[in-house]
This record gives sequence, structure tokens and C-alpha cells, in this order.
Amino acid sequence: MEVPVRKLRVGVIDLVTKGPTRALYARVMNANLASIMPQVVAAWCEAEGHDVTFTCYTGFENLAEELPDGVDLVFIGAFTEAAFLAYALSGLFRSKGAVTVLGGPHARCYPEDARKYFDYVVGFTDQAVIREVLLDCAPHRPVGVHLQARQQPATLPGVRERWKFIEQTLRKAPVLKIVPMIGSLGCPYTCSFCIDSVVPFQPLDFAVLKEDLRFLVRTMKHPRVAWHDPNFGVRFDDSLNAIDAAVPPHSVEFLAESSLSLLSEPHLKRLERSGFKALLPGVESWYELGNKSKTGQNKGLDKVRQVSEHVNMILRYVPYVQTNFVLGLDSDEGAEPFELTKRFVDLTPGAFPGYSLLSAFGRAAPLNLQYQRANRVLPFPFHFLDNNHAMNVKPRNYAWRDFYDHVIDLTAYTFSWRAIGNRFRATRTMTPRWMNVVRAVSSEGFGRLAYYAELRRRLDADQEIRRYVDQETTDLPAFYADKVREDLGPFWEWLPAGALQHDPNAYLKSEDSPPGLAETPAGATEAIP
Ligand code: B12
Ligand code: SF4
Repeated sequence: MEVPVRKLRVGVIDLVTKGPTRALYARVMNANLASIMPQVVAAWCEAEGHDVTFTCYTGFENLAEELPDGVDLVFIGAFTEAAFLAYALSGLFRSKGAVTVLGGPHARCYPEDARKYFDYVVGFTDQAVIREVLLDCAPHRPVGVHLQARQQPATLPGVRERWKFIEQTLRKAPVLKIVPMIGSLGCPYTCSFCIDSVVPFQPLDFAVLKEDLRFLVRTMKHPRVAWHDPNFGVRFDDSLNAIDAAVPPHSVEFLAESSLSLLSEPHLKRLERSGFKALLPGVESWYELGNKSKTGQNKGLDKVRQVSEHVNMILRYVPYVQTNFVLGLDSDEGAEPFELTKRFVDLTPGAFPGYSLLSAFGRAAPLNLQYQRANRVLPFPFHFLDNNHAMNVKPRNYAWRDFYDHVIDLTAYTFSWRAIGNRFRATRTMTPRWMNVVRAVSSEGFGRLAYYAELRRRLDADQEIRRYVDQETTDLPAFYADKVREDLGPFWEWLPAGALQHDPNAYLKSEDSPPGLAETPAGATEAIP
């Protein structure tokens, strides 16, 4: 006899920010940063017959009121920067009797830590994993269960099935409304710092993609789509053929992250014809990763010239280009890498440079094991791990103060009025022009510069911070604890005791003593003790 399934009241929360905010930029942009998976999870829970309340938290909502009273199970999707908000919410909902589940980048990178605060922590997630959680739906405390599918899911619900959650989220975006879509998972490249360097490339169903685009053209006035593929266009012709077969040229505007090696001139001509308006290629370093940027053995100034020419060519076809760089890689030494990036800014005035400080997100990438083995990973609280507010890898070739001097110099150069003016003039169309100005004068440009300057001042004057970054102590400097308290606002009181600290070497320790993998009866899921 079949046991009837209990109908659950399920809440799904997508955290796109780390705490309450009133910032204008957040009001305009945060809803456009919504993730795909929380919408997928909500659709899968409904398909299993449960009542679902979905909310994308953009920093303006009252979360305690958004979910119904008596919710049985709460899924939270979070980046590491929002881990504390997620932990606090888990505490809050558990206190009301709910069972809690964490998924997303933080769950993938720091499962050992997250299990202390959630009943379930999930890595790769497919429908079977979600079904398993729904069927079990029980408190697992003090240490939660860690579940993951053996690989990325073969299919994901498309825009049509996610639409009611997308629509509800985009109502929060007052001007620009961007729909998240995905055409592939994983990546064939193997950039050692990247979470996808070990995940096989896998295209998703092109038929779903086509149907979704047709649906969007019927449903929205001027649809804009952001591709969340880790590297869009690996199967270039297949992807573009699918887009072109589905919708008339320019009826949808597209944004995508794509590596330079995929952005040849013939490909760019096609992308322009099909309505691509923004591309975000990764340059990362002037000394490494030649394959990805198609610069082969070229290094240093030669690579700057080559990449600059390439990006200027991209700008002839696509109006908005953000070039991503990682600062502080082991191959960087002295002033040269920073000076080279300044040359790039001069030679490529139309591109918006996105800088990330080298960060090791737990078990995200194999390279992190090397950093942990060398005792180079600092235990900065998760809240600051957003590629900018803290660099949690001790640089190999720089003292901290010198490093921040270079970072400040480069940031000031990139967001000087001269560079802002050059960028404005070199950008062809209105929205990208102003977007660049707004990004430069808001938290990303001026805001970061002020933050780095404050940090640099403290590296001289604040004994606690100096000892912390020099690894003489793991006691958290008051500066950081105060900032978390301020940013979490009312959620601070729900932050579990001890959450500010984590073991930065948990990945290495788990590798040194490998756990036995216990299979569930389905055989498709791993429950990791
Ligand atoms: C697309 C993308 C973006 C997009 C879209 C972001 C979004 N909200 O989804 C944009 C450009 C906006 C973005 C911004 C940022 N990103 Co980003 N981004 C990615 C990228 C390239 C792909 C992620 C993706 O969607 N994959 C497809 C999904 C289906 O697969 P998946 O992510 O592997 O998820 C699986 C599981 O984790 C699980 N899952 C995922 N979410 C959830 C949620 C629930 C509830 C459940 C149950 C399961 C679940 O199911 C999936 C299927 O198995 C990854 C790098 C990569 N190559 O993966 C970085 C990555 C996720 N980003 C990263 C970072 C740091 C950022 C920024 C902080 C950068 C910055 N300084 O601005 C911001 C933060 C934005 C925010 N708070 O929303 C880091 C995250 C590390 C971490 N532990 O936090 C990554 C891993 C890159 C890296 N540095 O290694 N990003
Ligand atoms: S090309 Fe991009 S997505 Fe692929 S491994 Fe390198 S950094 Fe990761």
C-alpha cells in the first residue's frame, strides 16, 4: 500500500544580498541578481504537490513576514557573502518549528560549517535530491545531513515553469528587468581557481531554450536575458542556431559571461546580429591562463596589447563589455601587474574593468588545497568573502601593506574622473554609458576605494588587524565584528553563537581523512557523513 505523502508548507528564499539595505543601486539592481536554482527548487517542490511560498530577498523585504506562519520546510539559497544572513534565518525559522535546507555556492564551498546551522546542506542538486529532502523533512541537529547528486542535473525547468517566481521577482526591479536563463553547466577549461574547472561541460536541452525564448517574446515587452552559463557559447553554433531559430533578431537582448577564446570576430558578428548587448570575458592575469584568453604564450605587455585589441574589437560589436581580473595571483609580483592593468585601462577605455581580490572559497577549487596546505588561508568571516571586502589568501609575493597600496593605486586610476570620462566617450550607447558612470561613482568604484583606504590606514594603525592578517592570532578584530553587526541589522540577534569563526582548512582536513560515502537506496545521491 502506498503511504500518502504529507503536504508540506514549503518556503524558498533566494538571498541576493547579505543584509537589509536602503541603497539606490540595490533597489535598481538586486532583483536582477536572482539565481536560477531557488526558482527551480520552488518549481520542483510544487511538482511534488507541496504548497510553496517563494521570495527573493533583495534587502528591502520583511523576511519574517514574507513566509507564512507554520512553514514546515525552508530552503535558502546563498552565496558565501550571505552565509550569516542564511544562518540567522535558519535559526529564526527553526525557532518557529521549521526544518531548514541550505543550497547554493556557500553550501557547495563550506558544507562542514553550514551543517552546524542547517538540517540539510545540499551540493549538486537534482529533482531526486529535493524529493529526498521533502520525504525525510526532519530536524537533523546538532549536525545537518549533507546530500548531493553525483553530478549536475541533466535538465532544469525552463523559464515557463519558473515564470511565476521570475515575474514576482522582477516586480521588485523598477527599471531594468533581467530574466535569468541557462543553456549549459560546467566548463571544458580548467582554470585552477575556478569552481567549474572540475565540472564537465554539459549543454542543456536546446528545445527548452527555444521554447523559453518564444515564451518571453510573447510575455514581455522588451525581454532581456542574462545567461548564467559559467562560460556561454562553448557550443557556439548550436547555441546561436537555437536562439536564431526561436526568435527574430533583436527581439531579446542578451548578456553573457564568455571567455575571450570564444569571442572571435565571426562569432561577434553573430552575437551582434542575435542581440547580444553585454559580454563579461575574464582576462584574470597578465601571466597565466593563456588558453582561456587565446593569448597562448604571450605574457606581460604583449598580452596587454593583444587582449586590448581583442576587447576593442568586441566593443565594435557589443556595446557593453566588462573585463574581469583577479588581483594577487601567485604569478603576480611587484608593481608590474598593476601597471599593466593601468595600461589596459588606457588602451581599452570602453571596457569596464571588474577587479576581484584572490579568494579561496572553501572547497570551490582544487587550487584551494594548495593554499590551505601552505597555511595561507585566513579565517576572515564569510560576510567579507565577496571578492572585495577581504582577500582571504595571503599573497605569495607581497606584504599586505604593499599589496593594498597597489590595489588602491589601480582602483583610484580606474575610477579617476579622467578614466570615467574616457569610458563615457568610448562607449557608444546611452544605457551602457551611464551604467559605467553609476558603477564608478557608487559602491563599486568610489565605495571600494574608500573601504580599501580605510583598511590600509588600519594596517598601519590597528594592532588587532595587523596581527590578524599576519596570522599571529585568529581573534577577530573588532572592526570586522562591528561591520557584521551593522550590516545584519535586526538579523544579528539570530546569528548563532560561534558563527563568526570557521575553519579555513576544513577542505584540506576532509581530504586528509576521506569520509566513507554512504549511498542512499536511490543510488543517485550521496549522503556524506
Ligand atoms: C552566473 C554567476 C553569477 C551571476 C548570477 C548570480 C546568481 N545570483 O546566480 C552574477 C554575474 C550576477 C554573479 C554575481 C556574483 N557572483 Co557569481 N557566479 C556565477 C557562475 C559563473 C555560475 C553560477 C550558476 O548559476 N551556475 C548554474 C547553477 C545551476 O549551478 P551551480 O551554481 O553549480 O548550482 C548547483 C548547486 O550549488 C545547487 N544550488 C544552487 N543554488 C541553489 C539554491 C538552493 C535553494 C538549492 C537547494 C540548491 C542550489 O544546484 C545547482 C545544480 O546542481 C559561478 C561560477 C561557476 N562557474 O559556477 C559564479 C559564482 C557562483 N559567483 C561567485 C561570486 C563570488 C559572485 C559575486 C559575489 C561577485 C561579486 N563580487 O560581485 C556576485 C554575487 C551576486 C549575488 N549575491 O547574487 C562565486 C561564489 C563563491 C561563493 N562561495 O560565494 C562563484 C562560485 C565564482 C567563483 N568566484 O568561484 N555571479
Ligand atoms: S573559462 Fe571561466 S568557467 Fe571555465 S574554468 Fe575558466 S574561469 Fe571557470
